[in-house]
Amino acid sequence: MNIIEGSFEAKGKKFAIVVSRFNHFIVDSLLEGAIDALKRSGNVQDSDITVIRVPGAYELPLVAKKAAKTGKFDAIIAIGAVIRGGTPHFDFVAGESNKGLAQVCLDSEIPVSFGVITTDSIEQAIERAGTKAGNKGAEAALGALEMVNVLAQL
Ligand code: INI
Repeated sequence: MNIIEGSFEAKGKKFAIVVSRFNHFIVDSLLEGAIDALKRSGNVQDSDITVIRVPGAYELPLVAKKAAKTGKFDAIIAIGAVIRGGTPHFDFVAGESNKGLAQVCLDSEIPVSFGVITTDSIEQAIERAGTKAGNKGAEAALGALEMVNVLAQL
């Protein structure tokens, strides 16, 4: 039986973190979690991490696509926070962000990790940004590390 599975070690691999500014109070903690996970779990050096800032989650797919096309990165981590308001705006921003990032991942054949939290309230967002529900930025980074290792074996 052959089992292919990834570890987290990724020394020398290059990562782009595409991060939105919208809801930066939350997003900054997700970014911090992602960088910490890359460094402590993946053994990734600061110099191998590129952070690219965009206005909002809606803009993440285009910049992720551009980053993928450079051929400079082994994985891309997309980070943002879409918090529901009183209008349908949330659904459009969250939906397009999610759909676009999934498309970039499949088209580029580079792992694009989904660190965009989508919540009904600010409280839920805080819970997922380094408090009682963990840090979804760190989880996204771990996903990217594992995927880089899985793909290297295929
Ligand atoms: N962008 C977010 O990242 N999160 C949100 O919660 C959000 N809401 O609710 O409006 C949001 N909107 C901005 C959007 O991503 C674009 O930047 C904007 O529409 C310009 O294209």
